[in-house]
Amino acid sequence: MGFKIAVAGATGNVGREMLNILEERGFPVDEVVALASARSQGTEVSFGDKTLKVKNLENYDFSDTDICLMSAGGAVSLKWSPKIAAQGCVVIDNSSAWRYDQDVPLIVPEVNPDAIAMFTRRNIIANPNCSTAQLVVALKPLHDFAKIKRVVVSTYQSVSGAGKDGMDELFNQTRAVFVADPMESKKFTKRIAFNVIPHIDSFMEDGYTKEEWKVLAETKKMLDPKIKVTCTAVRVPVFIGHSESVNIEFENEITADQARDILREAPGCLVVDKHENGGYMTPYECAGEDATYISRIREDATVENGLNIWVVSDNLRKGAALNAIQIAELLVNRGLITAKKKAA
Ligand code: 11C
Repeated sequence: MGFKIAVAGATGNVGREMLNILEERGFPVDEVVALASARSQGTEVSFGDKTLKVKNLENYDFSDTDICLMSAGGAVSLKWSPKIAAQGCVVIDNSSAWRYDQDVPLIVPEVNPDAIAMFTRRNIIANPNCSTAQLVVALKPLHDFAKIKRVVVSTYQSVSGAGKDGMDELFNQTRAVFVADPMESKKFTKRIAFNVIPHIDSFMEDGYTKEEWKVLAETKKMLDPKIKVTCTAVRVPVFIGHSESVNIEFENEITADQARDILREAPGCLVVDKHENGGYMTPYECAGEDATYISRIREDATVENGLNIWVVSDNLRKGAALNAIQIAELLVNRGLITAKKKAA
């Protein structure tokens, strides 16, 4: 017997990927509904070989829906998630609206699956920011082995993190360079084509951006509040796939060889680390893949127990849609949810 799943924000980058991944992984569904704002009502989206007509989230009755995969942005989630949850439908939310709420578990199944048990407090489960998801998948097994003290992360984030408008802006600006058209920047604060921008999300009082703060707050919530984290988040002209240069300082000794062996065995991780031309992953190659790829594993001789690693993953998949569906699978596999509708 399967579940009734709603995908809210079904016309966006992540919503479409959620529909793909539900199908790809054979999630036990009896029915899938695609939801979005009134503006998108009637739009068609694909689910396997079916076409779904998008319905209006605002007047949808969730009383027979088991799980709502929500990727409709923070403001929509703040308004609608509690109402959906109150109808007995578990919300798995991809925005930052609920991540820092003490009564909402923030989950990466490879990292802190047991924290999911408290979802009943609000019937809402939060999905992390894309740059945090891939980071903690790589850090967790290393932390278990040698206890991480401090992490310095520099991100190289693709434009799909900013949605379809971000992808269109990179495409249009790149074309404008070649055909000598005037260049427009609407989504990003500076030109992104053939450029990099050290600014993602809004600025905070201390000079860091909200994106940088998210990496810190979410890593602490999911992995260990004692770990010190600092981050510089940068937008790069790549369509899909976030990359991260990560410097890690440990309490205990760990060699690059040990780290390589640990990461090879770790859930969700794939090590691609040959010391030769091309013996590492790039975002272009990780698009459409599920793994978090780890390359360039080296000892950092400037501290007592230090490593440098390069972490790459598809931000729309492990960073968003895939992780949300893995959370739904965790609910099902642990028997934490039962289908409301009984099979006929
Ligand atoms: C980006 N990481 O690349 C952002 C997108 O908090 O879920 C995801 C923002 C979030 O722009």
